[in-house]
Amino acid sequence: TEPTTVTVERTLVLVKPDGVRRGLSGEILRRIEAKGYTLAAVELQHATTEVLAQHYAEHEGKPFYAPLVEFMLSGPVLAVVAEGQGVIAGFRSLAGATDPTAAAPGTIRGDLGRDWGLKVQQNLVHGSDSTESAEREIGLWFPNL
Ligand code: RTP
Ligand code: MG
Repeated sequence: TEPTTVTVERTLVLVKPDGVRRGLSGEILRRIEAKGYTLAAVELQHATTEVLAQHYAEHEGKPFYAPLVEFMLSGPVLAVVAEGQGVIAGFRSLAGATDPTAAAPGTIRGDLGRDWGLKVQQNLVHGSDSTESAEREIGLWFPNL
């Protein structure tokens, strides 16, 4: 048999405060598992301004930055490390477009999200967008992993 090299890819998923508040954590974890990915870590956390400043460093200075941080501090988030080949792009695909109004049906944001007329898009989930972001974000939310 051929030797197989398995590089297990990991991504950071956050169920944002709107998702936790609406009781959608289980549904979102269910979709990740139903797709065939593995849950490597799951922890309910209260974000801090320090972690969020690093997590959202790329958005500092944008008009939605302050409301975004305020929203992310408005309640607990479910921090998740999911793993499997292609999971970074795969979870972004499960999540759907950033704007839940535009997100396709079949996606987390398309099926479960909507515009609530608030200052910042409350779109239920975050998913790392590259291998570099995934490593950085997993280290930030799970320093002991
Ligand atoms: P995420 O990082 O949360 O997975 O989402 P994303 O890549 O699809 O979106 P990104 O551009 O990274 O923006 C981060 C989060 O900021 C909020 N946002 N609001 N114009 C707005 O009101 C606006 N733009 C972005 C969303 O919560 C978005 O997920
Ligand atoms: Mg992003």
